Amino acid sequence: MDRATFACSTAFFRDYSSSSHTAFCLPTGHVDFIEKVESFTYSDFFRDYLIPNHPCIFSAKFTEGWGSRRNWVTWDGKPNFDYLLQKFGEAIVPVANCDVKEYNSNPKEQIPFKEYINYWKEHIKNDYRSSRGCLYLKDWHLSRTPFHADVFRSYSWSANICGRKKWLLYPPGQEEYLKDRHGNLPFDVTAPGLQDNSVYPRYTQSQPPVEILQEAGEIVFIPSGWHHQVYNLEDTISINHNWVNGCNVAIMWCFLQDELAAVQREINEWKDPMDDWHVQCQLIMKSCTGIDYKEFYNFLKVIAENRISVLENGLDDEALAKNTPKAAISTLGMLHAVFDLKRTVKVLTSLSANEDFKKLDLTSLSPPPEALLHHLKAAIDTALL
Ligand SMILES: O=C(O)CCC(=O)C(=O)O
Ligand SMILES: [Fe+2]
Repeated sequence: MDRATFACSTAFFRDYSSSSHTAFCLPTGHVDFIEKVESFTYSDFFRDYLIPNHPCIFSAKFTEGWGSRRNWVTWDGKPNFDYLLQKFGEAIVPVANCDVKEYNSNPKEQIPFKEYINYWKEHIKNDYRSSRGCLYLKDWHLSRTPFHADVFRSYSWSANICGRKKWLLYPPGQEEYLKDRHGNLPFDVTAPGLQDNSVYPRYTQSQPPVEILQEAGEIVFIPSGWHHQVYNLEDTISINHNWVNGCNVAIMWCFLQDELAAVQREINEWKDPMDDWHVQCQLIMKSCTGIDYKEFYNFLKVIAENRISVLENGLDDEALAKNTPKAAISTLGMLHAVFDLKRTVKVLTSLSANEDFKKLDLTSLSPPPEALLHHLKAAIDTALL
């Protein structure tokens, strides 16, 4: 990250409260297409997409040198089953059945990759039909991903190694218009049922989605909290990745507070009779969301300590060679580490002052929040000297 980007990002978060962050949406529904690799820097990405939380598409030139694009795909752009079998045949992979709906998702099973490849070949041979339904190998990750926003409201990128996808994207806040009378999001945002005013009373106020057609080799960037639904338009292999950094860690914290509030509403009537109601709320939150407040503290701690170690020790050759997270953050530059630390201080301060957090037994947290905060502030001050 360069100095100018650091300065404008710091100013952005100084001038706008994090709660108004979700209001930054696209005025026109247009999504930028980034064609050239040479003239586009990480600082450009940070300033124009991560900070304003806008989606974008990277051209296939960005993935040209990837081994997966060479080896996983045949000359005619189809999955190279022989290569994939030889490389990954014995791996156990999660497979979702897209023809069956279970709550707002699809049921998953674990099968050997070679079995999945056999299914896939059969499926193609039978004109994309199978008695086993439409199986989608996911999260190792012909078919569809139901309407959702990503885990913890993280960012994600998704690169098509081969094949094509259609994305329907809704900016943060739009999901409110897409909920039914009970506050539930639809499984399929294109289902005719959404037109039924008695079930989806606010649907008519929603904006049409931003639609993206993603071609082979292209990478789609999905910002924090953007709900989306995704279709594979042909046999597709994609690689995707979720991440949180200083730009969206406050969005994650807001999301966790909303999740806890939802749990608290749900079991509010037990508040008086139960001694450990707050602990139970955390437990339920963890089982629904995957994380509770104390784990979030540890999450912040790990990020912070990683950045501090980059600032304090610089980068040793060993870490660089091993391609560790420390190496990654160092590639992004010291100023990125400082930026992330400043945002972490902000969120950690809010977490430490949070009434629900303070009610928990925090004796197991090491170091205690005040000590960690102190350490972070000292590291930032030293780095900025
Ligand atoms: O490709 C898919 O089916 C889903 C990908 C997705 O939801 C994401 O990358 O955030
Ligand atoms: Fe997603």
